[in-house]
Amino acid sequence: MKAAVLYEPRKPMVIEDLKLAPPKAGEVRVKVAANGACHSDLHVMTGDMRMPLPMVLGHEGAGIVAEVGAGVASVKEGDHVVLSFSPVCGYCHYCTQGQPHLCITRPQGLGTLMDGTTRLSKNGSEIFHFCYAATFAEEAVVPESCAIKIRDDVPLDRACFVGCGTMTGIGAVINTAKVRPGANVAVIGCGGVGLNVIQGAALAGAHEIVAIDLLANKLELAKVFGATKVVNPSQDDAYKAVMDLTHGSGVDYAFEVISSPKTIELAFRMTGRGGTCTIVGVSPEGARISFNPNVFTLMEKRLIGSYYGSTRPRIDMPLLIDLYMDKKIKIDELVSRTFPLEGVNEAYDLLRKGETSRSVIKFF
Ligand code: COD
Ligand code: ZN
Ligand code: ZN
Repeated sequence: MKAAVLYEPRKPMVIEDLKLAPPKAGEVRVKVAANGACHSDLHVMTGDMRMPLPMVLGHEGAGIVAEVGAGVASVKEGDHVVLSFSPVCGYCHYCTQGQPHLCITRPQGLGTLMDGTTRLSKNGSEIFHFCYAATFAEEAVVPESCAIKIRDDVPLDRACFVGCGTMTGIGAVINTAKVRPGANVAVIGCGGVGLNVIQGAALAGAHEIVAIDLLANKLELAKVFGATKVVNPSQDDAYKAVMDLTHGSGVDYAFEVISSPKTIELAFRMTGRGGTCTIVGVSPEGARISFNPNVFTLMEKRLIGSYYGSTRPRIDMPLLIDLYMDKKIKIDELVSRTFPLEGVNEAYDLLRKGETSRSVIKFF
């Protein structure tokens, strides 16, 4: 089958034929229909996020089940699925207490499936899977818990975003930070994930939603997703803008959706007393942030992180699909361009230049 393989950071992915071994027990083979081009893959391409190579990237996929391994009970051939990139065991401490996104039973090594091996190879040499998904490929073998059955009337080139950007963004607001109606919110970084934080805040009934980004095109889109005010820090002081809007209080909830210590510190600074600052981005290795610890005590500010929108995949993903089908959340507006697999490098060039929010790589 055809796949895009990353052999070296800062080099284009190579489109070539790979062998995909059949699913083992507890695994599912999926014909990939579509795939979003998320920034996290770009972190691997640039070398900011270190992964074993060669690797097939892609972690924002949707498709149709083609084959199931022994013991698979939750999906069958022909089912439409969104691919979660975070396997869930169902019995560890975290799964049991309702936090399956923190499941502890994943293998220590990166780039394999649950048993520590890969199903992808070329001429007998193993190729690694990104995030249990590796969906820049015509087919993917994934753990059963990553194949989330969805209704079959939703277009798969829209459903794929629920596998990452839509879930990560809306989930950070609703599941992790639990934004309350009437709250004031600031969102730093209005890319594919940040726009979903913005629409999550609108969905939660936030009052002011301040969108902060360096690019005018992203800020325009931020308004479409529900921002009530936009600030470009290359023109205006974002901290001052937020303080003015909130009469000097700061926001109740701030979200950092870029992945840099500087913007994390800015987000925390604009969070008001008793407010919550949520980090969504994963910063490069070695990054450090620095705060005066007394603001935690004297101002009761909170600093928390959100991984994958604290998703409970089998509950949240079909729900987000229903909300999209009911026109209560936006996905179409996220998609700037559609490419075949051969266009995957161009899709990332455009993301790197800030020209797109999301491109979709569409197989069928
Ligand atoms: N100030 C304001 N805006 C900025 C700045 C800055 N200093 N620097 C960049 N931006 C803006 C860009 O203009 C762009 O609009 C936006 O930030 C980033 O958007 P995208 O579309 O490039 O990135 P996303 O939204 O796809 O991804 C953002 C993440 C934070 C999710 C990503 O970078 C990340 O950290 N991923 C790992 C975390 C994770 O949970 N991964 C799981 C799968 S996503
Ligand atoms: Zn992603
Ligand atoms: Zn678990």
